[in-house]
Amino acid sequence: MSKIEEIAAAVAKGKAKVVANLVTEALNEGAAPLDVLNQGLIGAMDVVGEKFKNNEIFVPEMLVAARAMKKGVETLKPALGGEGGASLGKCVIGTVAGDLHDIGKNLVAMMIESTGFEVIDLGVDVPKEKFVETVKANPDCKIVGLSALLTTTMPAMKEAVAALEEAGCKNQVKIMVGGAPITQEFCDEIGADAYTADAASAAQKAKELA
Ligand code: B1M
Repeated sequence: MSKIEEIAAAVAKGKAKVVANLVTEALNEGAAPLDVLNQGLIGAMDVVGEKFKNNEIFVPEMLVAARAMKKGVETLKPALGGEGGASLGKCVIGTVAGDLHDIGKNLVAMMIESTGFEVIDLGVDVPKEKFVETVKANPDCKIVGLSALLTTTMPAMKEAVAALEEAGCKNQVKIMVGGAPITQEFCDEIGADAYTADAASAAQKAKELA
């Protein structure tokens, strides 16, 4: 088993400390940080999701896997690096109302931050009013990022975009959307400015839009 496969297996089993050690070892052995992220950490969560769908594991197992994944990302973060400097303006990001998934959103926030934005992370289950209020309180905010992982919270994403539009924020910011059930078609339908499928392309797109 390769080191990256070992990382994926440890995440799936929820072994946070082991994951942190394996990530450090993989980096020391010269593994590319993005391979560790995509094949090791994110790949494991796909396996976990599939097992959950097939009733092979349940919410508690998903939770421990999520914690292990977070530990891995924490360890990997310095290696992912970036330009830093926070000179591109602010980006407000959050997971929409009713949705508690934050691993993908955190990755997107981390990559956008490393591109040179100051990120205001509103967390999970964020009401649409909070996005509007935060944009208004931050005139140098250029990007709003909305994440949703559940098909049942896609309407909340639509409502957040509508609220930002109604409040006149769309003159100030570009709205980016993403998350497993989100598509370019849905992005167009709800009037958001950009859809991206993963954290790296979200960071790239944010830079283009700012
Ligand atoms: Co949940 N869950 N979950 N879960 N969970 C999914 C999403 C699910 C697909 C599992 C499955 O059935 N196969 C399913 C949704 C089905 C659906 O809606 N179609 C599901 C379900 C049903 C549920 C509950 C309802 C289960 C229950 O209670 N019965 C419940 C809902 C709770 C709620 O939110 N109200 C629930 C709970 C949980 C946990 C709390 C246990 C845990 C989350 C812990 C946490 O986030 N802190 C959890 C987990 C871990 C998952 C899976 C296994 C993994 C999600 C993840 O972190 N993936 C997931 C299955 C799966 O995704 N394969 C599943 C890794 C992460 C890096 O990917 O978040 O997709 P992702 O982010 C990617 C891209 O999507 C993109 O970039 C990221 C990095 O490349 N991206 C953006 C994300 N946001 C973006 C924003 C952008 C741009 C790109 O621009 C702004």
